[in-house]
Amino acid sequence: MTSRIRIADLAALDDGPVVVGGWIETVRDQKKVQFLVLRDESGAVQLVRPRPAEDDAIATAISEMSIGSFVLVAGDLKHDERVKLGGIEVRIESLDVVGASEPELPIAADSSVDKRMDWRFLDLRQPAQQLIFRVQTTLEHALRTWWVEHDFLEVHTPKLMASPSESRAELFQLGYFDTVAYLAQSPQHFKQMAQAAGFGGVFEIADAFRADPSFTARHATEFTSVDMEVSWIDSHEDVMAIHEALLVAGFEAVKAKHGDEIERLFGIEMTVPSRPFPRIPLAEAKRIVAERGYTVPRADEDMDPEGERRIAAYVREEFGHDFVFLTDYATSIRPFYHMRSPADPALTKSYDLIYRGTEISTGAQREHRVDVLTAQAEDKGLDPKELGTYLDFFRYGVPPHGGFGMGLARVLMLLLERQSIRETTFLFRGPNRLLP
Ligand code: AMO
Repeated sequence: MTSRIRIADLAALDDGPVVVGGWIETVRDQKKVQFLVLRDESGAVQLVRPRPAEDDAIATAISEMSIGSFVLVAGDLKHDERVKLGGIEVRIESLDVVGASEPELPIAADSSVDKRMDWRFLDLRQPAQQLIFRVQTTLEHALRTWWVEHDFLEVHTPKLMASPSESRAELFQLGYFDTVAYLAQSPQHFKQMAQAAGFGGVFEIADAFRADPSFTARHATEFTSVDMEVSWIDSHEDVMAIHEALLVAGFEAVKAKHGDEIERLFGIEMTVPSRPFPRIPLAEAKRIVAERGYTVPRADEDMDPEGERRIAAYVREEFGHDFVFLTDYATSIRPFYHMRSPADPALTKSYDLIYRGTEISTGAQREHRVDVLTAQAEDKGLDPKELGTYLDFFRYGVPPHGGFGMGLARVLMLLLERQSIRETTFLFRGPNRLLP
């Protein structure tokens, strides 16, 4: 392993010899002195070298240096408060161009999102872009820690399936030897199977696939789904209680570790939501937005995006909260596997979680009684045979259970106030994007 000091660690060192490595961000090739800005994953530092009377190999290398090149530099660290960039600089003794860049970088600060996506690895060199993935790492780690501490098991479910995992809509089909396979739209079947296996609580953070042709800021054809399923619940209320506890744990960890950087790079003062999150039955939410002048287009359907924004604005005004659980969705707009309310079978024991006006999650108590489940599937026009082995999971005993699925990139987009999940996905996949 090359021994180099991370740039962020330089400030704490005394003046003296150091080795630093990273990519060149700027070059100021002056007559008397040559300056470079070197950046690594932790920060940036100025490199400086007085120009000799006649250009030597180092002076020539700096003059010919293309922006973006990765270099390794041995030099002398000097603390000097006149240096704008952090009050330190490294005086170059030797310089090794270990990975030269082509002369012109294909993107600049003002490039379109699409162009930036074409050159995602260069786009990701920006500190703000890297911060998104530091936040993601911390958030996932905090969620996993919560689950592990509460005795949940991590599962890795197959993404190749013989039958659709959510519905026939938005389904990718591929050739699979002499038959066809489908890409998992969600780990729904298998996280429920884990309940029949007696696992208790399970979680998975993995890819899900949807052949969704939309070009919105919140849809991808492949996305990371944060999923959980747990046994012995009494209702979807128990799932919501876990969901909000998890998010609070995740946000606390992100704020503690990255709050200052988020403020510096995105100008956002991060807040941790208070518990419990507000809960509003869907029908009432529709009434509230209607009273405030917006009628959700199809009365018998889900909230549309504008309705979600309006109810979020109401919740912000009334409760000062960024999150709201919309509950008790109509049976007609929910999948067959959602448990129906014993008091009113036209309603399900389910919810959507809205964060800053956008849906980030769906959760529910599931129907675990196989006869009821089969009838509900038929009621939705599904042929039970199409469900593969799914119904078998419920034939040999299964406890009451429920869970949720949550889009990771949507949470990050809303938390960090980014325009699109394209920015909060390492490599976005959409209807017209399969590269890089
Ligand atoms: P649902 O289909 O609502 O529920 O998906 C759950 C969450 O996944 C995210 N999501 C998406 N993100 C980006 N691009 C997409 N095309 C996309 N589709 C969905 C959203 C959404 O809220 N099995 C159920 C969950 C459950 O009940 O446990 C399900 O998949 O953030």
